[in-house]
Amino acid sequence: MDRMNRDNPVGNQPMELTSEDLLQTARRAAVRAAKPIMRSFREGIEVLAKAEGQGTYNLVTTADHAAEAVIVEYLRDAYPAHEILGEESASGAIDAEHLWIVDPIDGTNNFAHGLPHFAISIAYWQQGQPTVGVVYNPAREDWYCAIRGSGAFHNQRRMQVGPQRRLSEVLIGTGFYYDRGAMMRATLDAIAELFGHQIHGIRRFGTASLDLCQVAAGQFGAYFEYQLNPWDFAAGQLIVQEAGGQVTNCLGLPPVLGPTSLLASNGVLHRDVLAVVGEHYRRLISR
Ligand code: LIP
Repeated sequence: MDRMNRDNPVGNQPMELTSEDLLQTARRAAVRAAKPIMRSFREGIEVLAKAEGQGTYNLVTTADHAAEAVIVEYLRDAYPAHEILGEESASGAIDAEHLWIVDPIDGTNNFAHGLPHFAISIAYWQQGQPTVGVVYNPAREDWYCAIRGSGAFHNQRRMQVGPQRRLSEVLIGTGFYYDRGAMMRATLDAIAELFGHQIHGIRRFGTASLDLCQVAAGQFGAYFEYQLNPWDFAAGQLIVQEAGGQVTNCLGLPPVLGPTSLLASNGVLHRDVLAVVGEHYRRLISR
């Protein structure tokens, strides 16, 4: 049976969904979305105003909307009964049994400024558990994929978090939400304190899903942000976990599938990073 019959049999009960089927569906949707994204990246990017009150620096482009429309159409065709939560338009319920979480262009500001460091992030969560994650940078043909319980892969090569046991041995990734007030200052204070632990450096690459993949690949010892949206991390979280890493919010609790702080690490360093990052976060939220 071809994919559509198997996944969407007319009049029959849908066959059991395998995680591999779901992964391939996510990959096919990403390949289709890459077409309008890369056409715009090469021929000209049209930047639109984001929603009111989100600052002039929270950019969105026509390619974001076009790519999300392509992904949503493909997923709806493949799995009509599933729900979809997307950054630009789809508003699936986060407690749905079968939920796809989509960021059509994570790192939109990078994309809008012509930096080839952005990604299509597609995750499938089942009953509130991350099950499949795909993060694809079409500008570099870089695929990061994971299936729960089956490991994480970068272009078919198995990923493993780094072995470092000291802050003085690692780079740490971070980011700044669309806030230029207390949250930004708390992030800067945490960065300053981390430097006091002789870290090798801070990296702010502007794409949360790829930052998480850098942790999974052992390139970052840890990555934190004081606010992300679910579509920024839903796929990357699973990729870190399947590479042997740990992901919590900045209070050390499991992150909710909603706006949340996030800390990812190789596991060994989690407590040490949390001691710094968590303290500044607690001061921020107790203001
Ligand atoms: C971005 C994240 C980045 C974060 C930005 C923004 P977007 O997502 O990938 O890590 O620092 O504030 O949330 O908005 O480009 O999809």
